Amino acid sequence: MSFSSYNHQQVELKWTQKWQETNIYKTPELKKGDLKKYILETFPYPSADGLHAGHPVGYTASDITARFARANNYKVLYPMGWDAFGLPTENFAKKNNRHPQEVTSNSIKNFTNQVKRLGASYDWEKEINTSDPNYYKWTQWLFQLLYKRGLAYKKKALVNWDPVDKTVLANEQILPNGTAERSQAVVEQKMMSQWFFKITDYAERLLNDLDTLDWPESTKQMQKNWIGKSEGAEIDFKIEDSDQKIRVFTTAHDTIFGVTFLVISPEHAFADILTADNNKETVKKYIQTAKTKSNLQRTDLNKDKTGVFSGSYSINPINGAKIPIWIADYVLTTYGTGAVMAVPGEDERDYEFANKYDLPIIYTNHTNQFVSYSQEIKNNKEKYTLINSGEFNGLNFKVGKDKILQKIVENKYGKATVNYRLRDWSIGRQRYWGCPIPVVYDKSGKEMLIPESDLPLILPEDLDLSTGQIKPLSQNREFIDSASSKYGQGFNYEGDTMDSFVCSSWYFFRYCSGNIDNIFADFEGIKKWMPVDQYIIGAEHSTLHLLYARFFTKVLFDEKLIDFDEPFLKVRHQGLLLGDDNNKMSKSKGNVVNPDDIFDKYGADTLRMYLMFMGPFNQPKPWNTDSIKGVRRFIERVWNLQERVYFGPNQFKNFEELQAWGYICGPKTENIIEKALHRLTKKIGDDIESYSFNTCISEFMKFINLVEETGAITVNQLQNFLILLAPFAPFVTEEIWENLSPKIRQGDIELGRAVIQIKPISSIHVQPWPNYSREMLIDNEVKIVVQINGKVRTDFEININTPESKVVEQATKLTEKWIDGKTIKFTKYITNKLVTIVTD
Ligand code: ANZ
Repeated sequence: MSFSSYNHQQVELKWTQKWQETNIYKTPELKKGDLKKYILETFPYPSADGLHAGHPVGYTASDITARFARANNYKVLYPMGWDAFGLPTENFAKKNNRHPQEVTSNSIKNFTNQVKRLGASYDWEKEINTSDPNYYKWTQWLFQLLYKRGLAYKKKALVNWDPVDKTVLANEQILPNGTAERSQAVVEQKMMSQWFFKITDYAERLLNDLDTLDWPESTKQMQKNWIGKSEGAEIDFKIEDSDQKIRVFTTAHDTIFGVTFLVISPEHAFADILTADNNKETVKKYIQTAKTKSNLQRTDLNKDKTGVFSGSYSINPINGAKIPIWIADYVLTTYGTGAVMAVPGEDERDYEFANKYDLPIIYTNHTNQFVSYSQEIKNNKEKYTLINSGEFNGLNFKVGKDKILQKIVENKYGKATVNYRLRDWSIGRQRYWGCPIPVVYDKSGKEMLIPESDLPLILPEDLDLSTGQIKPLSQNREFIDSASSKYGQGFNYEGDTMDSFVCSSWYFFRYCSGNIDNIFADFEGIKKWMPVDQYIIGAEHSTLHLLYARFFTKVLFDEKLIDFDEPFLKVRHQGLLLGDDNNKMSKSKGNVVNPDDIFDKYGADTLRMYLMFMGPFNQPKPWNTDSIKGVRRFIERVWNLQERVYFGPNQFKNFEELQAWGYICGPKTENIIEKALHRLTKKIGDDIESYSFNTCISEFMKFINLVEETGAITVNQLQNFLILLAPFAPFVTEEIWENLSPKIRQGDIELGRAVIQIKPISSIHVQPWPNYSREMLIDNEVKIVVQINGKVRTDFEININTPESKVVEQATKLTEKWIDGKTIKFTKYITNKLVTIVTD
């Protein structure tokens, strides 16, 4: 039989079908005392473009760890599903005059085929789809749970409005230049009545519990920044000639003597009241323009600050100084109190502003010039001394900060406070393709939850596609008004759908219970399988998705439905897959690799091994077609190992036949391979656990080189090697495994010294991980260097801990020509290293 041409297409098709038929990846029953692993990866958004070569990077890694865990006696839950609601599909459907439902189900079909070709060991019985009523019924149930706990509410709020997609956007869907990531439209601020989840109630817990998690530090840091805890003070500044006060939030109350003006945001409730009559037009215009800018444009990006003087003044409570009140858009409504005490002597933004509008500057630090508080003083408070600060002059900022706060509190000017950057989560979307919000309004407009027994509130399927429009749900009068037939005259349904982040931030619970439809999730199942032991997810999801998922978990914990309050114990990120031009893969750059092409041409095993071989798992890596060919050759060499299998003496009729076979497989050869295999077993296990997949592959390659050099491998060794390789290349290993089995059965497998352990004939993917022996890891041979009269002459290898007399004897023999008949005065031996010979 010639093995040179490995037919991956036939083999991969055959095993994809067989594994499905035999259901070998079915999630096992979990019993008390069982070792378990819940291995999760981000479930994909099934876009019409199909799978991207980047997807399989994380999937392959997860699959390797799932297979490795099974082989090591863990019961594994490893599911797959679809994050199927969302705007991109709706837009695509609109553009192509198709129904989003139809687009979604086609995309899912396509994705499923592609994912199956990759050979990942999912339990397909656990498959979920967030746009399936059977799933979103429970998204609605979760919404209602939050509502009942006071964590879901509706309020008028300024939102980021995309005028092209006609929807509200989350901050992270806006590019740094203030345009929408998807539509490229300039994002506006719009006042709208919106549904929110009160995630801010959980800010402190979401922050503190990060310390307990095995997540990349950078990810934890991003979450911390997103939550953005600031400790400071709220201080009331009286408005001159009025009883009203403006409350500011500051983290630098130690600079209060340096306040030379107040700034309120254009949306601040006082903006209008404070404005002098002759100034009303200018201010109105200014406020109008501010509305068209996103928060990002107003703060980080905006180097040229703008503002208008209101015409009113305020009094600094600490020293009675009269200061002007300005309106400027670098102060945001959504943070703190929407008003700041401006300290141009120590705050960059205020410094720029004061310079531009010629406002006074008072330095309160001893250098008597500008020093940035946030960059410098904050971190070196003891280095700076207060000046221009009345009774506090001469104190350093550390002591001064406490004393000034004490005075503020004692005199009731204000209070210590903690602020979070985290905002409540705006979850309403003015679109069609999403989960309906399970709320009705009565005649008077009063909101109420629809009864749980009426869930799911079904998204109506009928759409008029002929217009090239997909109307938002709120404009589907038939749907909205249908509430009246159910709940009474004048009732109508909520018309917003939920942000698809809501659907995708609890899916890992649903996997634990499959698709049972009478409960949110099987909480007993959840208690058994969760928390998730490993979550591989793109770094782009570091903030929101992970934060939302943690929030939901804490709510369910507080509701006493589960007994843990963090969903993901371990998170790892796969590095981005770049195109061959080192750019992010994108259609417009023409550098996208379609996995189907790779499956066809090189096979799934090759793609999997290549993706793992490219470089460290968490680093970005560019695609390289030459390297993938190299990996394909490796797969062929694995295949060809079958030609080198030594089944024992009875494989050959006589010694001549064995010799004719082309190599010697004596005890020495066997021992070299055996040792290498033990080392490989340890290394692969260690490296899988540390996500060092690329080094695994180079170890496999080294091993094959060794077998090719040495000539042969015993059937037992090959089997163990295949088990190690199976998580990486599930197809070729399964095929060879099957090829070997009948031969082992029929052959007389007595090897002289030992009887080969026959592995069961069942699939390679249910075999236990091989053991390695510690003794075999030790290198038995040491290199001894020989010196004669201080000069190194030669070296040789000998078994470790050989007695000194033998080592010296060997050394003397090998150096006869240098000793040259002279008398040896003495010899010295440094164990396992060096023999020194001194002659006359
Ligand atoms: C006076 C001051 C002096 C400030 C100084 C800083 C340095 P973090 O630390 O990020 O929480 N601030 C407060 N509310 C604001 C808003 N709505 N829009 C823009 N800026 C706002 O930032 C807190 C600081 O940001 C506060 O402390 C306030 O300026 C400003 F040398 O007060 B500070």
